Amino acid sequence: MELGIIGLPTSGKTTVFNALTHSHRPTAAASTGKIELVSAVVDVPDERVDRLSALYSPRKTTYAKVTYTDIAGLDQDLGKTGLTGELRNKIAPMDAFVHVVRAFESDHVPHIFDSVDPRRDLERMESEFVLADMISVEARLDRIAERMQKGAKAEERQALAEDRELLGHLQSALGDGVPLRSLDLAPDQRAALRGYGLLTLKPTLVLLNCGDEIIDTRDIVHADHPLTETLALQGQLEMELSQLSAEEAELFMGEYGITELALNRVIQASYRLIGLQSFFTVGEDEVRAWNLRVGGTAVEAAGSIHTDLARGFIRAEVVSYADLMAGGSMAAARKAGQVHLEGKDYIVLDGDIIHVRFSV
Ligand SMILES: Nc1nc2c(ncn2[C@@H]2O[C@H](COP(=O)(O)OP(=O)(O)OP(=O)(O)O)[C@@H](O)[C@H]2O)c(=O)[nH]1
Ligand SMILES: [Mg+2]
Repeated sequence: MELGIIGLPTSGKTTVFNALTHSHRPTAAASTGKIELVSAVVDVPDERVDRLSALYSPRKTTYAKVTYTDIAGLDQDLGKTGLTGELRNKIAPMDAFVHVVRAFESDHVPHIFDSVDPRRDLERMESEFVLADMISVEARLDRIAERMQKGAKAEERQALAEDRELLGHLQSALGDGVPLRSLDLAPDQRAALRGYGLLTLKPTLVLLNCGDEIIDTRDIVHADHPLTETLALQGQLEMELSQLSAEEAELFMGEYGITELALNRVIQASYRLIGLQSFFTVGEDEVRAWNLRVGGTAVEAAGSIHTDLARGFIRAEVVSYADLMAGGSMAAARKAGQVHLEGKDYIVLDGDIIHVRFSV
């Protein structure tokens, strides 16, 4: 699962990337303008994993993971032709975006529009993506018209006509400047659109990169909908803290009265936004969190552990995290009848602890 970090030049994308991934990429007061994508994998912080690990003292503890990609050079051709083909193709496969918007003042860092105005910047970048999607949708509609003219067979015509209707609906929304993720689309419509790599359809976490003071996100983003979330953080500060040792960071935070970093919330929010939840496997060898889409089944969960487990799936033993912790041990949960045997189609819930019985 991959989240692309987007935003205008010098909004603080690399600063945020460094903070999230404990990286040391150079940041600069002026953009090079070059297209460049750099990725890093991050553990999703989860207290439940910490507690399970304390309970089992396993040899290894593994957190769920997400990948962040710092995307530089998005400003190329800003407002001219939409995103260039090369860049669009690179970002189209991302699962979601983290959109960094500058809200910090700094005399050292010039703004491309000469003033700090988060709402303007947010809309500017968004309209760039709306334009890119408009171009994709129109190209697709042209191809459909061409196929129809060339005399597609009845069955194909039916499918093409359905596509055309859906795309027409998207086209008019885009024409009104509406990002596609805020439309009410049915699951099968979303599935039909999956291959098109439409940018404004992707879940987006808007991150206001604040200076000395955290600003109220509600002043900037009004229309919150399920696939858009907004958080504020002090990017520079979080980056500097992420580069200290845990003890040093704690000391520093105490000194400045910082009680909680935004980083963990940012990672957790982006994880949720992609539609992911975690299930766990436990034992003396390893306590581990795994990604699973919300609504995923027991056999899908088995498959994310190993294809053999899905192929030879017999049953899954399932206990919720809350029940396990309440009883204090697997034996206690078993005794209390809280460990269920479930079949392939069981819908896994966030926090389920799963043991797959299988034979191959
Ligand atoms: N004062 C202040 N400066 C910041 C903050 N975040 C980033 N900066 C500075 O802003 C400049 C740009 O930051 P980057 O993280 O390089 O921005 P970017 O979005 O990656 O820029 P490009 O990759 O060039 O598009 C750097 O000089 C940072 O030190 C912040 O929260 N406060
Ligand atoms: Mg950068």
